[in-house]
Amino acid sequence: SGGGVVAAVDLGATSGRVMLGYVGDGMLRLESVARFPNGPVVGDDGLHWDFTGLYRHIVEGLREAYRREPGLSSVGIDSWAVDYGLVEGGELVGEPFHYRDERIVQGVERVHATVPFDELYRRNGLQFLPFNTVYQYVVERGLDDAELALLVPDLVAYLLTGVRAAERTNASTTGLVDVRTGEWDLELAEKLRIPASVLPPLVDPGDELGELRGAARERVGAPLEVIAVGSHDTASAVVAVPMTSPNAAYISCGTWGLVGIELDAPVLSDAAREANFTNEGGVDGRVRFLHNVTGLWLLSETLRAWEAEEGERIDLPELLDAAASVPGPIALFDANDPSLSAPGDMPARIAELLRASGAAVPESRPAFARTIVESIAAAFARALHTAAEVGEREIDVVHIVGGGSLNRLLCQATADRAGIPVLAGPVEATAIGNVLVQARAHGWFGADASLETLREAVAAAFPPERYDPRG
Ligand code: LFR
Repeated sequence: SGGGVVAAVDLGATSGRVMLGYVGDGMLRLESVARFPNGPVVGDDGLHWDFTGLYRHIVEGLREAYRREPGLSSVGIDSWAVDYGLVEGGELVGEPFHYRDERIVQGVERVHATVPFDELYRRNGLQFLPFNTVYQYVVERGLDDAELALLVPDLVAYLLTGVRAAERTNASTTGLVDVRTGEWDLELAEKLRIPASVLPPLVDPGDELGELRGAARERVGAPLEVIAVGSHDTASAVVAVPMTSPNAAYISCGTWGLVGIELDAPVLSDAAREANFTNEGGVDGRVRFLHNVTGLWLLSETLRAWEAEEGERIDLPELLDAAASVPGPIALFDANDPSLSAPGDMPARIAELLRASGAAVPESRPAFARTIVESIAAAFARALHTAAEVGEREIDVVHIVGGGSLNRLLCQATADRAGIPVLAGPVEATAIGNVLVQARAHGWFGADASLETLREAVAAAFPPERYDPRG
């Protein structure tokens, strides 16, 4: 018991943030300290992230966090998965590639030529996503010369503290971790000629990493301690899903909609592989049995195209309000179609899919937005159905957390199409999960608090909003 304040660094595909988390005596509260945009940057050799810019924002954000709360106990870092930076001589070499870069196509071919997908699935339990780190590594020219390859949150932690570590939940998304042992699959790495020397020691959420040093320590003004959290954003989000029943499913909905359930052991059956369900590593050794559905990416890319056309910002809540009153029938497209994964003129690509299936292309923007939201909801409903079937679970309620929980149209459409109630919120699940794992490491929930205890705290502090299925 007790309590205190920690900082959470949470990097998403469209924005990053530094938050303060206040924990103690039945209290759980977040305060935003810094927010900054993120997105793909087109370079000479493909799509990258502006990691250097993100890192600068993180350090400035931590400086501000410490200024506001000199009693700050620690900081935890999470981000999207699979992407990495290479380190030589203690420094980042170049900017990390973006997982939507197209060089991965060759990586997939090369890996599957050596290790067929069936075998890969038996070893790592991961759904096929063409950007899984293992596919990126085999086409990475700099890998042989690198001292280290670090996933984004591990890279931030390394630059802040000098500590080399790979946090396990995120490492599980590389495709190089053995799904049964939770250790690096060095045999697989060798088959694929990925040098084992670039893979740092694995650590678990809650482990202490080290204190800020050098320039970061000077700029922030304190030797703040970095604690490993569920550094895969989805792992942190799942910690903060206020599930109270084993029959609850979740959708962590931001750029992606991660649709699934939490299990104690992986499901590696043919059915799971064929349904393309993943067994990602969760906090406390739990398994995140889920499927990646293309989420708000479809909407944000559409908005970006329309805004470029108009030369001004489009108000999303206003657009969604108008979309809600568009009369049916609503045309649907497959939200998971691979043609929608790269950045660029999204409305045209969606229109193309609709035309190809013989559906009419909605003419107004509200009607177009409605088609997008309903198509995402339909894909969510399908994935929930599959999770229940393949995971052998009855699912009677689904929690939607993350940015998508604010989208009322999406929440209601998901309830309607899945035929089960939706419990929406919290919107900042990822940052909350990050904060809670640090808080537990400090003993503020009692040393052995279970995830269930942490989730009770979430439910009490952020009561979810309920959407019942209609008709
Ligand atoms: C969500 C997420 C997903 C992962 C995708 C790419 O932010 O982390 O879990 O599959 O981004 O890294």
